[in-house]
Amino acid sequence: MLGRLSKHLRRCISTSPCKCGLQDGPFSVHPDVSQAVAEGRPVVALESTIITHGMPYPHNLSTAKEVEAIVREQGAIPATVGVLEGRVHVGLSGDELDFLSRSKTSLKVSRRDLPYVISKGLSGGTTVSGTMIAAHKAGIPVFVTGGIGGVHRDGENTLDISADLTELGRTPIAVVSAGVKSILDIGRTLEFLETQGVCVVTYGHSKKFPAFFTSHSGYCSPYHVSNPEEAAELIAGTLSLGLQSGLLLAVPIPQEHSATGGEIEDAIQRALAEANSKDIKGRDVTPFILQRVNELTKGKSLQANIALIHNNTKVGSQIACALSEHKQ
Ligand code: PSU
Ligand code: MN
Repeated sequence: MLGRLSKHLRRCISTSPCKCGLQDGPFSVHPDVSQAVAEGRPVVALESTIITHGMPYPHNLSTAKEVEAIVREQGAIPATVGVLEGRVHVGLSGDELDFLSRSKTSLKVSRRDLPYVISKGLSGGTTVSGTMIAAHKAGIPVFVTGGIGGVHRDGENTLDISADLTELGRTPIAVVSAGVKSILDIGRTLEFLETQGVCVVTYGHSKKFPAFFTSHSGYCSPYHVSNPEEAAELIAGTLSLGLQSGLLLAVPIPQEHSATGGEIEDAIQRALAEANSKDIKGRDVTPFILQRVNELTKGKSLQANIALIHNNTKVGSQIACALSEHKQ
């Protein structure tokens, strides 16, 4: 124990103060990211559970790289967040992305997992909640993902409610996602977000709240914004209020990719029934269902997933750029 502790302390001391960007205890911010933040240039945070648990290899790696390339094309700096040997990295190198995408032992790291993973020097992909914590520490206000966690179906009995929702209630970050998957109870998810004080806004010309694979869940957001500038003003307003709560910007999947929605819905129903009969619980539920839905749709859900992440990334990067202009 002492040996491990002193090794850990040595590592912290030797990397702080930083030569290569901001270092803050267990956090390590890539110099490109810390420099851009310091200069007020646009940065987009990205999660890594999607790499470690959300998609199979090699699609996870290619998607992670494509997403970073889209952020750059739009004029922003990507900051993929992940945990490597007990340090929370904000901004990963190509080798580090490669490691996480191949690793079979990486954990799914949400807020509650961080203390253990850090103390044991483990590695993992950060969920939306884990990523929000690190991005906020690094001073990044915009974070793009595919879909966030939510209240699971039957959540009123199991209390299986994603830590993403409480994180949105306590961390002032704008999360750009394609809404909430219909594997979840979308109505209760929106109710819970309201209770948490999270401003939920659809990005587009209507308030229709998207359901990841489809552009309309049957529920509406209380508000909508139509362009990056309007979204940036909303984020700036949230930050100026000093609220500790975040924002959820829900971007509908582009029409041309949502065509398989009906087929995916059937697969979701089957995967949910299987998860139930196999007694899959807790943090394993979401990865199990994502994998089964992909198998049952013969890869179509994965293709839709990748397309919507590309789209979210483009939109989120444009918002980050508009926010950076707004602040200048
Ligand atoms: N939804 C997806 N793909 C994902 C996730 C959710 O379509 O990869 C991941 C995200 O990292 C999210 C996490 O934060 O799952 C939520 O897990 P849980 O439901 O166990 O809180
Ligand atoms: Mn859960």
